[in-house]
Amino acid sequence: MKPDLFEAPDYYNLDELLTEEHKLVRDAAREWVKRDVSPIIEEYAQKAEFPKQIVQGLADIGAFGPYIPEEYGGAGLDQIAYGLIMQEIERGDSGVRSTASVQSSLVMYPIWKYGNEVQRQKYLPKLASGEWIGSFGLTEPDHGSNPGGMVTNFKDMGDHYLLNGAKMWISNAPFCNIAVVWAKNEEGRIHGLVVERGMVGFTTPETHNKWSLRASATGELIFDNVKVPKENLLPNKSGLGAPLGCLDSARFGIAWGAIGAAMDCYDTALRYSKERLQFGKPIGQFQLQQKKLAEMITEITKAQLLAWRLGVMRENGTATSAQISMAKRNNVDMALKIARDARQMLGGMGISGEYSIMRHMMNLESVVTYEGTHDIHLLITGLDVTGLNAFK
Ligand code: TGC
Ligand code: FAD
Repeated sequence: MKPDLFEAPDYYNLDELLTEEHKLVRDAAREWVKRDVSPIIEEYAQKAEFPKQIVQGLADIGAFGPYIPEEYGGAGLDQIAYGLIMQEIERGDSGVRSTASVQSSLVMYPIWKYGNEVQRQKYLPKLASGEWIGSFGLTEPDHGSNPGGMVTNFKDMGDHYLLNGAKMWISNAPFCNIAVVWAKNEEGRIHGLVVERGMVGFTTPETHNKWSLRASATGELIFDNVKVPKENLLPNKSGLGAPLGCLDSARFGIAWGAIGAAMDCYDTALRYSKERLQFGKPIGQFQLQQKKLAEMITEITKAQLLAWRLGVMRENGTATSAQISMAKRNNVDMALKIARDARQMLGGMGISGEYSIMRHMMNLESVVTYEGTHDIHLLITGLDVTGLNAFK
C-alpha cells in the first residue's frame, strides 16, 4: 500500500470551533492511525482478519469509552472529542471504527447507563483498557430493521435466567469476552443481559465471505439454554428504548466517522489528480474531474458542520434521536458517493489495494446498512416532520 500522506481538508476553518483539548485528542488519534493502522490495514482487509494487535492502541488513544467517566477507566471527554476520535479511526478503516463504536457506545454505554454500580466496576475498566472486548446483540436472523419483533428470550428459573435464541451480524462476536444481549422476558418485555464467554451453551461462530468490513470480525451469538446469573441483568432500563438509546450514541459516532472515510477518499483523489497526466495534462485540469473534487469538498464541509452542531447539541443534552438519524443518514450517504466518485477518478488504480478508496467504498456499504439502514433513517425523519408513523 502507498505511504499514508493524508492531509485533512478543513475548507471552512472548522478548527476554530474546536478547543485545544479537541485538537490534541484528534491529532493523537490521527498520528496513531498513520503509524499503526495505515501500514497494515490493507493486508488485514485482504485476508479478512481483524488486526488484534491494534486493540491496545485503540485503548491508548481513548477510543474505548471516550465519554465514559474516568472513575470507570473511560477518557472523560466530551461528545465532540468522541466524534473526532471516530472520524480519525474511520479515516483509517470503517471496520476498526466499528470495533471502537461497539465497545464504547453499544457495550460500555449500556453498562454505564443501565447497569448498577457493581456491574460498572466489574466490566467498564476492563473494557476501557482493551483487556476485554464486547459485542452487542440486537439483530436476529428474522428481525433486523424491526428489532422489537425479536424472539430471543429468557425465563426466570429462580436462582438464574435461562437464555435461548440467536443473534446475527454481530460485530466483534467471534472474539468477544462479553456480549450485551437484548432478549424478552416471559411477559415479552425487552431487557439487556451481560453474557460472558465460557457460559455453557453460548457460542459465537464467525460469518465468512463478506466483501465489506473485512478487517472487522462479524459473527453470530447463539444461546442454547444458557444459564445467566441474575446479577447480569442490566436493571435500570428496559423496553425497546433501551437498545435504541445505545444506538443514538453509536449513530452519532458514525456520523463523524463517515466524514473520516470521505476525507481520505477526497484527499487521495485530489493528490492523484495533480500527479496523473493524461493528454499531456494533470487530470485535475479537466473540468469533469474538478467538478467531482469541488462537489466532494462541498459535501464534506456540509457534513462537518452538521456533525459539529450535532455534537454541541448532544453535549448539552438537546439532540433528538431524529436529529441523530438525519446526520447518520446524510453523512454515510455523502461518504459512499464520494468513495464511488474518487474510485473513478483513479481509473484502474482505483480498484487496487495500493490505495484505500475501494476498501472504504466496500466498507461503507455496511455502514449505510447497519445502525439503521438508509431508508429506515429517512422514515425516522419522515415521522418526525409529519407526525405520521410509516412503521405502524
Ligand atoms: P417505536 O415504537 O418507535 O419505539 C419503541 C420505544 O423506543 C423509543 N425509541 C427510542 N429511544 C431511544 N432512542 C431512539 N433512537 C429511539 N427510537 C425509539 C420509543 O420512544 C419507544 O419508547 P416507549 O417508552 O414508548 O416504549 O419502535 P418501532 O418498533 O416502531 O421501531 C422504530 C425503528 C424502526 C425506528 C427502530 O426499531 C429502529 O431504529 N430500527 C433499526 C434497527 C437498528 O438500527 N439496528 C441496529 C443494530 S446494532 C448495529 O447495527 C451495530 S453495527 C455497529 C458497528 O459495527 O459499528
Ligand atoms: P432488513 O431489516 O431485512 O431490511 C432489508 C431491506 O428492507 C432494507 O433495505 C431496509 O431498509 C428495508 N426495509 C425494512 N423495513 C422497511 C420499512 N418499514 N420500510 C421501508 N423499507 C424497509 N446488529 C447488531 O445487533 N449488532 C452488531 O454489532 C451488528 N453489526 C453489524 C455488522 C455488519 C457488517 C452488518 C452488515 C450488520 C450488522 N448488524 C449488527 C446488523 C444491522 O444492524 C442490520 O443488518 C440492519 O439493521 C438491517 O437489518 P437486516 O439486515 O435484517 O435488513
